[in-house]
Amino acid sequence: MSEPTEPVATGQEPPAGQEPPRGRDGDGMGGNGAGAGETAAPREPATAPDEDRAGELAAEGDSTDFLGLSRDESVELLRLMILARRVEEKTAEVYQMGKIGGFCHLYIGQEAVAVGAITPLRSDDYLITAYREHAQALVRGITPESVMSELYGRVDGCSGGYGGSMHMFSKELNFMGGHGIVGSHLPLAIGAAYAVRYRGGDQVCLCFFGDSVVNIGAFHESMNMAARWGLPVIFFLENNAYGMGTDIRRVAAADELVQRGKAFAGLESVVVDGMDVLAVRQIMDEAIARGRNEKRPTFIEARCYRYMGHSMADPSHGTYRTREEVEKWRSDDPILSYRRRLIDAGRLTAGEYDEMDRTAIEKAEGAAEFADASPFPEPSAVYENVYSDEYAHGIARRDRWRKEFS
Ligand SMILES: Cc1ncc(C[n+]2csc(CCOP(=O)(O)OP(=O)(O)O)c2C)c(N)n1
Ligand SMILES: [Mg+2]
Repeated sequence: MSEPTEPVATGQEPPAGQEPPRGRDGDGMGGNGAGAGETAAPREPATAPDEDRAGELAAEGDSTDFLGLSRDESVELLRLMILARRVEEKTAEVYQMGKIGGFCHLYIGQEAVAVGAITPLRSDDYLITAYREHAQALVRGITPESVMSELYGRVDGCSGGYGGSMHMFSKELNFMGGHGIVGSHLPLAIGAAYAVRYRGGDQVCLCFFGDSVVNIGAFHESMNMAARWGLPVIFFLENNAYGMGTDIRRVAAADELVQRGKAFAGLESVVVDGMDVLAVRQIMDEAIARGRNEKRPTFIEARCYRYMGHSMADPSHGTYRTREEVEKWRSDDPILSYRRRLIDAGRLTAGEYDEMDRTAIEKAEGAAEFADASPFPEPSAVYENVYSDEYAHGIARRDRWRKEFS
């Protein structure tokens, strides 16, 4: 196999010939026909997914020289994207076999964002994210076995099986988690960045979130505080144009989401093509330098696309977005376009790519086997990690209740 295969189907394809529903006002926006956006015709913002912006944005940045990366470093970006893709394809497969419980949101299509944004971080920098975070966990260095075990709810998972798909953590890697409540983790990112400043450090905190967050109060409060206090935080908006089945254009009173950041003095606000791993990396290099050296925050809007539905329960198209729209973005697959670029530059051969892909598939298979063999936590583990084992000032723990149930 020379190219990534289509992700496995969710089995929820729309009936042949079914037209996607339109908003009641006939705006042709591809929304889900629900909510307040129906009364007024939403303006047509520049973030429309059906516009061919990806090419324009790529042309703006000059990342053709591979940003000074060595051959191996530039190939490593591709390896990580392929690993994330293959692990998630395996995830979809085992989910349908009933191996994984609960919600499961795949990242397929957005790999250039995680890889471009996380790889330039230092190991002592902080990373915090929303719930679509399997790829972020892998790129940060959590092993496929640990990610998959967490998905399976097993003891070898990075969160000990407590968290599942949406709540992956690694204290050792300063990976401050997977958060399920939309917008809830932005104030936590501010806390981490404030702690850096308070202690006189030079780390940055990278905070990923989706487009739904731009209408949440904590988004504005966090941006205001970061700009006013000069905190080394990077607000990284992954604008995949939809929050569940809601087209962002139906709900955001903004022509471009990046404008939200421009309202705050001191917050550098920029747009990047989220399908181009080098463009993302370049803009991150600048944001990291701004945070480390100048203690200034950055707001990045990356325009990207998820190829799968919102979660495993949602079809990729046919309800709130069309097959044509998905196909159009698929033709700009971040893995295939970067592969082409490396080959054209003489940095990679087709054979090396195939080998890398085979290895990623094997790792994904091996991770699923590992997770299947890992034990479930003991039932009594439900009482662990509820309260701290150590209280300050020698205060004794009142844990009689816990012993009774252990
Ligand atoms: C405060 C809150 N409201 C509603 C939800 C339900 N919900 C789960 S995911 C989601 C959409 C999030 O979309 P976006 O931020 O664009 O991220 P994406 O799924 O596109 O990665 C919503 C509304 C929630 N988790 N939290
Ligand atoms: Mg979204």
